Amino acid sequence: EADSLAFVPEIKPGPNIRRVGTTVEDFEQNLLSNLYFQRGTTIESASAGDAYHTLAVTLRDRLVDRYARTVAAHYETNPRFVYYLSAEYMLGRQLNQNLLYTGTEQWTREIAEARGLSMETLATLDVEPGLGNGGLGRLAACLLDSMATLDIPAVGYGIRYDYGIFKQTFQNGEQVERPDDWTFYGNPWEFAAPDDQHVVGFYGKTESANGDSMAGPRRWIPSETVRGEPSHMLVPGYGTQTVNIVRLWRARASRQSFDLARFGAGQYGEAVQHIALSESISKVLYPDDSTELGRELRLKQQYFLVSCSLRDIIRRFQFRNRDWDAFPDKVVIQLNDTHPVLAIPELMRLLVDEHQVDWDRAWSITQRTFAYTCHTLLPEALETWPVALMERLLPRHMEIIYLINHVFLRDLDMRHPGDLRLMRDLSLIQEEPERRVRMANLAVVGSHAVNGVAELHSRLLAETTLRDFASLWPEKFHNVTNGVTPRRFVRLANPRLSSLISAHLGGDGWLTDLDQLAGLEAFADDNAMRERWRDVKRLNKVDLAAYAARTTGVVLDPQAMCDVMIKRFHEYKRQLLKVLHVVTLYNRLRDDPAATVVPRTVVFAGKAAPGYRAAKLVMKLVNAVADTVNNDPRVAGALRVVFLPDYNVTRAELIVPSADLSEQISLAGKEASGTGNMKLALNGAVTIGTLDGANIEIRDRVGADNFFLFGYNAEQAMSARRSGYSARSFYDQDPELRAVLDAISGGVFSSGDRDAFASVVDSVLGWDEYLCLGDYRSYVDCQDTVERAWQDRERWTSMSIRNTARSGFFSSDRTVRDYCRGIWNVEPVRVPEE
Ligand code: Z57
Repeated sequence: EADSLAFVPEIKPGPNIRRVGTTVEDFEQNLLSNLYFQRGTTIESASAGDAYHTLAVTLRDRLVDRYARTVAAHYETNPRFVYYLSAEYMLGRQLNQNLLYTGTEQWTREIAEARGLSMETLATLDVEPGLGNGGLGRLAACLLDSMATLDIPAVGYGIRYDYGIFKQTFQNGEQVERPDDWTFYGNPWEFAAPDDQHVVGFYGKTESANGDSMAGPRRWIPSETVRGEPSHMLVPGYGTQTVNIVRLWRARASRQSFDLARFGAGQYGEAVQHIALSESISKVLYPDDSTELGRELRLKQQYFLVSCSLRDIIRRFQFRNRDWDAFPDKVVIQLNDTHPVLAIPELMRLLVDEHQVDWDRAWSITQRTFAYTCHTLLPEALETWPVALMERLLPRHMEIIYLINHVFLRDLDMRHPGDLRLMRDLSLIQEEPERRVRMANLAVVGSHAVNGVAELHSRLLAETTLRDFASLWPEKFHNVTNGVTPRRFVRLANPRLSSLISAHLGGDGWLTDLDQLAGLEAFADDNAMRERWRDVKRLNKVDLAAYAARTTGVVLDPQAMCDVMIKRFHEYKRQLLKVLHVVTLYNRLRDDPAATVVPRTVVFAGKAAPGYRAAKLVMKLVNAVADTVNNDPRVAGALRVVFLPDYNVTRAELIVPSADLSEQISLAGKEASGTGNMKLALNGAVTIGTLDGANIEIRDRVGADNFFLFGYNAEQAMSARRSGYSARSFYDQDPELRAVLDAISGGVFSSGDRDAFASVVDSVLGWDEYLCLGDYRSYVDCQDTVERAWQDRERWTSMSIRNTARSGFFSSDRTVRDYCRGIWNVEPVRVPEE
């Protein structure tokens, strides 16, 4: 089978780049023409769906114009490109973003409303591609946005899953997962390129191509192949002409896979089973965040992504360059966690076996090309794959990994003769209890740069998880603190706040230079500003309340403090600690309904991995507590709890702008960075949090007076666990805590059923890895401080304004600049307007 049709998608500079019009009349003409010729219908008979689709392709046309000029500029400059490899992208809805980025929002509103179509209707027809689980996937999307905005030549590579992250509903308070068929009605934003496929091999055997050396070249004869079919979505920059792309691969069966004979014999299932098997590779996103399942199909997904992407990168390189030694000058590949780390042995294989580059030269090229971002410290998130599986699925890669390891350990032995402990710990192969390939070790050895995602995380990586590597190669280790795009998470999510900010800063320059938010500082104690700031929050809360009433039936009070905990459900994030606090408040109100308390709405949102029993039981407890609290007249008006289902980017854009209090309460040392914490602070929520991840940097910037700190720090947490942490003693010594746990285990939230949540209570009373009870008193006392602060309305508003004013650092533009300077060494390429 031909490798590909050798179709070259690059657009060369020339007179044939079309220009889109610049007036509202041009725009309306484009819409009408697309409605007719693309959608095949007329204005008289168009449905809302027709209107949506037509608008989408018309905006896409405008971006194509910029994209063509971007490609032409890149072609002429031949710059170093960033290739971002990620198994996940959480792009969020595209329509509103592309309206903003093309400056057509107002025109569209006028044209649509003149025909009786609201922008809200159009927005709800836009489907969010949920091709990720949480922080890691959303970070990838924020970095793409910022790279385009900063004119960095970049391509994101990923997998076009047929089914994204599952849709979450609740039945009897329990999470129910439904498939996310996100392209059911088509996806107007993408360009498919079925004539530009790559063939990917699996299994089979290797043989010598020239002598017997494993250092190659050798031949890999796969026994199974699938095709990778690309499609891409445009990634426009804000306030610039640059449009980059994210290229997603979809698995397709080879052409001959349909068994016509079997079909003829009436064996319909058997007739298509080969197609189904091949195409299962990109069928569904694995819904696990920060835990590893180790399924064979997952490894196939990873290799599929890597193989297709590297072929593409090499072809793009060869389009303008010849000499392999120049490869690292034109290509930097950023590995988003260990998921795409097979790219390291794959590049070695391509160079050595297919392009006749000798081993040492290939290794130098490879190391200079790759950089690796680690997103965790949790041991259960560090990927390892059984050697036996690797040998079966990717026999040539396994040989290459052995050889990389051999050379690495030989050099290590020269630097540290006889240090067997060091060899054992740093080896790419773990020996006990079964032989496995350590993907993080492979990533560190094969890259020129390794980074953590917040100061604390990078320090702990170098002191604990990757300690020996950090002593070996201190210059490889970097920190790049995460960030979020202010375009999506302030401007699009919170238009009211954005207008207020622009009015006070004299324009919207802050959107691409977020440090300008510091200019709000001057208004932090200004009464008129505080009044308007509160108005914005209140109106945002009215919107949220309307949504909550419509979707859950729970009625929220927009005057109440909006206390939000929105993130994946995971034990280390400690949603359970938040529940303990809610039950504490509930008990206090029940004991004394006249107690003066601050009215609060507690908003939870987030998904749990379908197989994660402990996290799912906490979810059920949240729903049970919400049910009990919301139906108890004694606490009405003081406490409301709502669990908004199906948390995703769209939901985040709804919840974040209404938050007053941001819950960032992971056990210190467990959350690598967090990025929701940044979105919330930028939108004027005040954080209650531990000294974990980027919380520390948020507190350093917004100031200790504008941040509610509690709990163990990372060192204390580690030593508490070492020196025999006793959850029991907290239970025995704290009557309020005892009452909370007794209420939960006594069936207060389960109609008297004492078994329903027994295992939750047992888990915190036993050897609790996440020290929930150890942090309980400190947390609850801190929440009391929060309530006192809330009662001084003016002071609270000043704190809120200062959180926004001092969070400019957390723009992903700054993150991308840090990568550019510290790791990528890339320069922007400006795309001319004409
Ligand atoms: C994921 O979303 C993150 C880490 C992982 O190892 C995996 Br797998 C998925 C998250 C971290 O938990 C967050 O703390 C961090 O902010 C985010 O990645 C982006 O770096």
